[in-house]
Amino acid sequence: MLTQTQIRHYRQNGFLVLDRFFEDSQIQAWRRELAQMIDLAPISSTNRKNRYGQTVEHPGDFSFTLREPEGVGQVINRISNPLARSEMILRAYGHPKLLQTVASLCGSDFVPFAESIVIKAPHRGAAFDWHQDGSFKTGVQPERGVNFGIYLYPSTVDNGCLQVIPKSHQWGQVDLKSMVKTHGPTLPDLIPVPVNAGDVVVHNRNLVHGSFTNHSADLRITVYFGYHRRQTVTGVFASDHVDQREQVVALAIQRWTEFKPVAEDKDQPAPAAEAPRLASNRFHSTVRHLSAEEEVEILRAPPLAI
Ligand SMILES: O=C(O)CCC(=O)C(=O)O
Repeated sequence: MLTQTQIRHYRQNGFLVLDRFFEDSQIQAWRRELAQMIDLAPISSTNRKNRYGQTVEHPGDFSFTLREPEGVGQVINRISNPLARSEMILRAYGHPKLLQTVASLCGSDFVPFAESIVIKAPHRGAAFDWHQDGSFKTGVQPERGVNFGIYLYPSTVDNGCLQVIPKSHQWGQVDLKSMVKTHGPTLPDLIPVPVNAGDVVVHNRNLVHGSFTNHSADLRITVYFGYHRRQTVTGVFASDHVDQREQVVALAIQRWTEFKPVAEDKDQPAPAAEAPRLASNRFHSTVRHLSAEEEVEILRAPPLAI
């Protein structure tokens, strides 16, 4: 749950840093999972095989930077659909603290927008051009959506931390092309948002943001979970599609609640005693046992992209 002061800060500035949101043991588990996912990733955007010669399922989940330094090869910079790719991440998605925090910003009827993982490899991680998220299909709304960025490693100016223009979420749709033409790549009023491992940066999708290249020897990984208020997507997408995305939350809560750590998972919290308590426990009624095919369909429903 966020305090009124935190909510006010978020609304005024368009972003908020939540210090030490996840415990070290949880961050270690995320790191192990991501190390494995990256190790088993396809070699490049045009090769379905990984470095062990295995064919990778859904290779389109992996994006690579094409602006690689000469001779280095393509560098992985994003993994999409992480909830479909990892039981551990799906379970963490149902973390009560996370869901309660989302609900305190978006209301308890929030709907997941999309999930992805940004990876900035040492010395090569690519920049993200200045942008506002989404397509403004439904016009500019102050509460158009929220991104939660979970930091698995410290993020610094040197390793290409997130940079934002505070309060720019109040500017409507910004002509960033002309801003860059006028000011060059370092926009006026831009500030870096350096954070520690375990911190979460919450930002409004209308906020002007991006990041520079990773010039350092340090890896940066951020897991992004995005959410809308349900009313934002109602009437824009078919209600079946919105329902499908919403079911992801129910599925994650189920995984979180049912998880029984085994010996080697003892650093993962035992969650059963801490079942999620959202303002209106609406997700509880939607939890039922799904077939493997139904689960895949839900976990791979397209993002609610506006
Ligand atoms: O984490 C970053 O450096 C920026 C990522 C971003 O803005 C995005 O994925 O839209």
